[in-house]
Amino acid sequence: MSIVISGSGLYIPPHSISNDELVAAFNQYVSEFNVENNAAIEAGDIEALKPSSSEFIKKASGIENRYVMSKDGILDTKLMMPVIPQRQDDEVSLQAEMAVAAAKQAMSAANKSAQDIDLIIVACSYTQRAYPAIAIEVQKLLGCEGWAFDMLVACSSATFGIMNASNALLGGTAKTVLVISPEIASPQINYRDRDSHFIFGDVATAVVVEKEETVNAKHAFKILSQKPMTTFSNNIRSNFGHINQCDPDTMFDNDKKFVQQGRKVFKEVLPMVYALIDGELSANGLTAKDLKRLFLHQANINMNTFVARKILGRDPVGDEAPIILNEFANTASAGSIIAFHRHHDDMVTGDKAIICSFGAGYSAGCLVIEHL
Ligand code: CO8
Repeated sequence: MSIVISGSGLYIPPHSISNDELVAAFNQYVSEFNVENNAAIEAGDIEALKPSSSEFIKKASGIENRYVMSKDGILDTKLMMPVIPQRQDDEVSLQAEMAVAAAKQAMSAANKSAQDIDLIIVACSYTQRAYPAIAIEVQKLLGCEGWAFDMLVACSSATFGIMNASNALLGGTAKTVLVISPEIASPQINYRDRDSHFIFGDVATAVVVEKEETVNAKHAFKILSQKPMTTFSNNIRSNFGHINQCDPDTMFDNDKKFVQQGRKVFKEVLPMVYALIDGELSANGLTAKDLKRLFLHQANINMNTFVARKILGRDPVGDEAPIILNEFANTASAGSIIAFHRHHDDMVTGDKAIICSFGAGYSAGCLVIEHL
């Protein structure tokens, strides 16, 4: 039995923030901080904060812009966080709203109605609450039967979610699956941290996964193979969790937000990803020449260029390894799915590609796919 990805959807948040806007707010915060703490800085008790720059951000990461669900608070030096008022329990939650918007597009591309969907997996880096699962709320909003659950594996949530969908189809517990990745990264960013204030954006993606025999979509991609892998690392970490409130002294410390050793991540993740992709190609009797496209995780353009070069043995040309992080920034697990969503319309029968995630955990997931 073959499993296919038969539709995708993309929800783009209502606000965008350019590097220049973000840097202006950060630098204003830096000068306010340095003026306020002038005496302590002069006395050598604390270090003066250094300014950020758009040039650095573009060169070091390739990021030029990001979308967010709430903008003003991020740029307000007294707040430096998105302001997202809590909704009532009988209102649709923010994350479910984003998820439904992406899901409807994916269902439409796959020619599926709510009656066809019998499993919904919300796969992302954070859910906005523990329970009821966001996926079960989405199930109700879409009017689907069957079952639904949330799963979190940071940047590999979407690829691992597709693998879970595939396993459910093969195991007979589902007939058609929605895998949705509503990534609300902005609340987890420390917008006062020069090293990471620019990295993430919000977005939601969705894909429909089903058996080949039920497909009636224009573009459908058979999953030739799927390979997940994880290996523990503290180099990308957030200590945010429900136990935080049990230590009032530390509950709002910076380690509750996204923290990384970017250089180490760069060095350690790249060989892992290359070995994973290379191994998957070999296992399928394929070489890089057989690939029309590399849909890679979108964290850093230099990383993507490095992986693409290593796999292809040359620079990628055209949209062979599409980049979307310039517009979206790092959108955690949604990045490779946005690249797939935006760059598969010209693919035809027999065209092969990989979708590959990598990030916190460490975790990485590689899907080898072929257009039906
Ligand atoms: N402006 C100007 N200069 C800066 C800035 C800034 N904003 N930040 C740092 N610098 C300076 C540094 O001080 C340093 O100066 P010096 O050389 O004098 O010490 C210089 O620039 C170089 O700094 P770095 O070595 O840190 O810069 P890099 O070239 O390494 O670039 C990156 C930093 C872009 C962060 C890069 O290391 C990177 O992208 N690494 C890979 C990271 C990665 O892929 N991480 C994956 C994380 S994503 C993930 O797993 C999802 C997690 C779950 C979702 C979370 C949602 C919130």
